[in-house]
Amino acid sequence: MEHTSSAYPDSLRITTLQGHILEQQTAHPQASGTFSWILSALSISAKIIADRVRRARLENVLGSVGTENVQGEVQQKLDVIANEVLLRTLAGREGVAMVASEENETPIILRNSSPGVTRYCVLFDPLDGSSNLDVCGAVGTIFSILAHRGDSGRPEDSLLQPGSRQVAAGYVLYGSSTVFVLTTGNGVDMFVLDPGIGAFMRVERALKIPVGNKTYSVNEGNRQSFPADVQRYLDWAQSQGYSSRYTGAMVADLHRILLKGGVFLYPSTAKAPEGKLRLMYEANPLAMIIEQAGGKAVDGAGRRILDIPPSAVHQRTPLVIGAADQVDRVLAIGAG
Ligand code: P6P
Repeated sequence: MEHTSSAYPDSLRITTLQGHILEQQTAHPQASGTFSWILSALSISAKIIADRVRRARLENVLGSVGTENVQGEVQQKLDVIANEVLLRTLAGREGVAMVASEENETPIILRNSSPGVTRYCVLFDPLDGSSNLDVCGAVGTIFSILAHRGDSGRPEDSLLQPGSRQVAAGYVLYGSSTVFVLTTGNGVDMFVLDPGIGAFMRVERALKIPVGNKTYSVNEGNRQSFPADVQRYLDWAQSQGYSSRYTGAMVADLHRILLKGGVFLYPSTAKAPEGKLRLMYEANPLAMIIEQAGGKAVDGAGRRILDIPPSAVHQRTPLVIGAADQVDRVLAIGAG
């Protein structure tokens, strides 16, 4: 049977991330390509970081650099390397006005706004869960893209937009394979790096989180300082035979939830009364992805993460995120 391009179901088409980005751009005839170039910078960054992660022990770049980041967390050598890769690729993209990183105390302003020129702010956690590196565990990169608002007072105020204003969000999981997951507001698509050809290949489109998976993901070591509602939920879940999965890298836990269902919790604790996870470049981008896949993401008071008005780039938030049915359970059971 002769195949024509229209006959190929997506599952048989060969589409790379680069091709997908251009497909998305053609859907916006007025697009200048600026946004596409930013996504392609994230793609090449992911390939470089994946290569460095996989060779880390061979190149003796595991372990810490002996300094702390703005969060007061010990910086791993690869945290710094991944951060540099992202800064250097994004700096070369004319459409990037500024970047904010977990590893940098203040945002880096690259270009000011110009009349009639649309530019963007890119926020990222360059290597989430990097303490897993020394033991060959999964790690990830998380990114969020906001339109740069030239009208804001201080340049960095352009960053302080609620997550609902994100124009794109995604993550890269450096696991048993290197996976790039992306949403630009029209569903969630998944790509896997083919190291043989150096391209991310599209393998899933319009992902939807399965419901009914009785699995929760939380650091039970903090249980004694969890709020009472979370304790009630954990008692209930264990009475219902729930399984527990927790990798120490939120990207890996969220990727499992995206594909299989379940719920992830990082509540407030005695050590982190505001929660540990950062709103702008962890909770917001992952919340956009999870909501686009039919899930939910709320803070410790049940507020929608994407509605939280940020007041600081590095602010933290408690987080409950995952399949809608499982997040609803946490809220209902927790309410007592
Ligand atoms: P804890 C990694 O440091 C991270 O930000 C998330 O990726 C991960 O889920 C969490 O913190 C792990 O924190 O306190 O359980 O070790």
